[in-house]
This record gives sequence, C-alpha cells and structure tokens, in this order.
Amino acid sequence: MFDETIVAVSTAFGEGAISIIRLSGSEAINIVNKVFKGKNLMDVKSHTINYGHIINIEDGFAIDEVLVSVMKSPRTYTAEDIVEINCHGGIFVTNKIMELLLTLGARVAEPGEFTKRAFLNKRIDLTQAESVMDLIQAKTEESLNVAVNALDGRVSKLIKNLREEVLSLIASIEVNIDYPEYDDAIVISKKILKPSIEEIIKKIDEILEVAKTGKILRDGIKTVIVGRPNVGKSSLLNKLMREEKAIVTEIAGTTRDLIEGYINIAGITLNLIDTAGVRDTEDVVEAIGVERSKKVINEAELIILVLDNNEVLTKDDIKLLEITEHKKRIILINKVDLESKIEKNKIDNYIETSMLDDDSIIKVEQKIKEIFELGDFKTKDLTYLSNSRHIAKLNNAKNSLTESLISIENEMPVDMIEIDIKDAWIFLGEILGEEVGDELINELFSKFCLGK
Ligand SMILES: Nc1nc2c(ncn2[C@@H]2O[C@H](COP(=O)(O)OP(=O)(O)OP(=O)(O)O)[C@@H](O)[C@H]2O)c(=O)[nH]1
Ligand SMILES: [Mg+2]
Repeated sequence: MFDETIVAVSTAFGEGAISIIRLSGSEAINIVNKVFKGKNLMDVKSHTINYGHIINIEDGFAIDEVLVSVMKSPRTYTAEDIVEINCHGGIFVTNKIMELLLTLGARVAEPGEFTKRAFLNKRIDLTQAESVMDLIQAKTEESLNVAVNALDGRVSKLIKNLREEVLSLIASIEVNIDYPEYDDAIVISKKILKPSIEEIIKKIDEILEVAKTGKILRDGIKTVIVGRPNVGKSSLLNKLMREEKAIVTEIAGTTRDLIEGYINIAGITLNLIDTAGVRDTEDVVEAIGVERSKKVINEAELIILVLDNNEVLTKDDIKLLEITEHKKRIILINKVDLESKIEKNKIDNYIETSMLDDDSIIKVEQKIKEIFELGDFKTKDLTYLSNSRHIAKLNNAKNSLTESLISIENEMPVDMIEIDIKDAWIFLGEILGEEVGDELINELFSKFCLGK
C-alpha cells in the first residue's frame, strides 16, 4: 500500500456531460468527505453511489451537484480505497474540484498510476496492466478481443504454465545436484531433461507463431504510400480512407509533409502514411519532405509504390523500385484510364489502377489481404501474445532453452545447464512483471493516459 492518496480527472479533457474525478489511497474517502455535503461518506457501505454536493470549504457554497461512488479496499481497481466523483463536465468546475482535493492533501496522479498501483498491489500482473492500454487504444473489434482476453489473464496463464514447466525442470536438476549418487548425471540430462526442454521449446514456437497474427491485430500494419510527385498517392490515400484527408491537385509536389490515417481491412488496422513525392529537387521544403519519405520507407511494414501509367519510367521510379525491393510491397501502375506510356515489361507483379474507378481500391485491399494472409481471425477463443515486449522475452526464453540443449549435447556439467534454464525462467517472469526493475515499470506506465 502507498501512503499518498492520488487524484486525477479520469475522463477526457474538455467539455462534456460529466467528468469523473478519481481518488485512490487510504485518505480518499476522508478527503472527499470533508467537502461533501450529503451522507457521511465514512459510514456508507462499500460500492455505493451517493448523491450530494461538493462544497467550497471557505464559504460553504456548493461548487457542484455530484454523485460520489465509494469503493473500499481491497475489491477495487487499485486494490486501495477509491472514490469517484461524477461532477458536471465543465472544464472550470472540474478544475475547481480538483484544486480543492489537492489542498486537502491529495496528490495529482501520474499517467497510468492507478493501473500501476493495481499492479504493485498485485491485483493484476504486468500483462494484464499492459492490456488495459491496448484496450483503450484498440481500433478494431479484433484488437479489442485480443486486449480483453489478455486483461482477463489468459496471456498470464499461458506464460505461467510454461514457467511452471521450466520450474519443474529446475527442480529435477536440483534433486540431481543434491544427490549425485542418485544416478549418472549425464544420462539424466540426456534422457530426462532433453525431451522435456524440447517439448517446452515446441510450445513456445507454437505461441510465437500465433503471436505474429497477434502483433498485427494489436499494432496494425504500418503502410507507406510512395512514388514520384503527381502519380496519385494522395488520391489513393483518400480513396482508401473514404475521406478527403489529403489535398489533391494537378500540381506536382502538392504533399509536403507526411499525412497519416487509419483504415480497417479484415479487422486489421492499417496505419497509412502518404508521403511527399520523391524526386531530386532543389526546393528546400520539398527536399526535407523527401528525406522523411525515405526514412518512413525504412520503418514501414508495407510499401505501396505508385507509378504513373501515362509516363515513361524515370530515374526516380527506378530508384524507388530498387530501394523498396526487399520490403513487402504493392506496385500500382496508376492512371490506367489515360494512355499507357510506361514500360510494363520492366516491372513485375503490379496492379493496374485508376483512382477514378472504385474497383481499383477493392483490388488494392484484396492484395493487402493476400500479402498478410488476412482471413477470419478467431479472436474470441484464441489467446494471442500481441505485445512486442512479451514476444521479445519469449524469444529470449526460447534462446536460453536452446542454449541448454547445446550444453546437454556437449555433456556439460548439470549446473551449467541449469544456468540457462534458470535464465529462461527469469525471462518468462519478466513477461508477468515478476522479475522486472522499477525503471521498466515506470516507463511502461508513463505511456498511459492520465487518470487510468
Ligand atoms: N486521370 C487520372 N488522374 C489521376 C488519377 N489519380 C490521380 N489523378 C490526378 O493526378 C493529380 C495528382 O494526384 P495526387 O493524388 O495529388 O498525386 P500525389 O502523388 O499525391 O502528388 P504529390 O503530392 O504532388 O506528390 C491530381 O490532379 C489527380 O486528380 C488517375 O487514376 N487517373
Ligand atoms: Mg500528394
């Protein structure tokens, strides 16, 4: 438990019907009670909602008419006493109540601090805490399902089971070390340890395979539209988004900066980025845009390279074809409604499109589905590991186990083998947050929104 009682506005900032001010900590009820006119909150039952007014202490005037929820430890979000004030959603009134609570001894919560307390108080583990953020940021039904399952503790269970299996390996080694006369150590490691380790590695591989989809479901696919100026990149972005998001003109060099949008294809979020046309240029502003485009190409998971059907291939086109060669990409020969001048024989695997024709967009979407094998995802019953941090740690655990197999093969002493197996156990623990330092914890939670 923590000494300080924290407070934050948990609803989005701005004018709205209601705002919720949330407090957590041992003084939460006491603090609100001092400015609440209604029932004595110290005496009300846990998990009740109480009608009354928030009163200015100095003059006794009501600041707002409110509903106050009182939830007593331990069955609360943070496992501490929690009070939530439902006030009217004006910026001024919300701030005024916040100020009042601060003068009474509450401290402003840091981003994610409520969830962090839930974790530190051991109500949830780290995978569950992280899934709270995923849930808030979910943009599709599928990514929401993945997050809800993780919040439910399904990812934890998966990892905990693996970890128990690793632990029983360690236990069997310990027995062996303690009673060397028990049997021949090398025989034991080869006959007993090896198959068990291989079995665990197999399970990890299966989880990692499913995680590929999980990661796409959670993070979406970072997609960049590139091409020379005026080939129709912004037109494509607008068509895919069904919205006039980017400015389209017949002037080459219209898009100067990166333009971003999100679309949903088969339940997967595509983070689309429209870029400034790439060409050798003297224009400083345009040159900066071009540099940025090159950078985003490197970071992208999918490139849509747009070429102009109505013009012959230029040096810039060739260069773009080259630099995107090793990426997942879709090549569009656009403006097929116009006369064809492009040398199609020099390009393979392209789609012909016209932004004047809606079928072209369906073709592009179909191609994206094909490339990423996007079908129907069973997000309701399948547990996906989706978070990069978890996937990385699981890979680490796998590598440690693989190391231990090599040691067994080389007939190393058992305590050497045990070191690698223990590492695997620690890596799995890091996923659950059992073996992680303060620094990581602080960083993870700082990405949360205020009041969560
Ligand atoms: N005929 C025809 N015109 C198109 C097509 N696609 C885009 N255009 C036109 O081409 C011009 C340039 O389109 P944009 O979408 O702005 O091209 P861009 O690639 O974003 O250009 P920059 O931002 O300058 O790099 C506009 O006048 C569009 O209306 C197409 O398929 N057929
Ligand atoms: Mg443009």
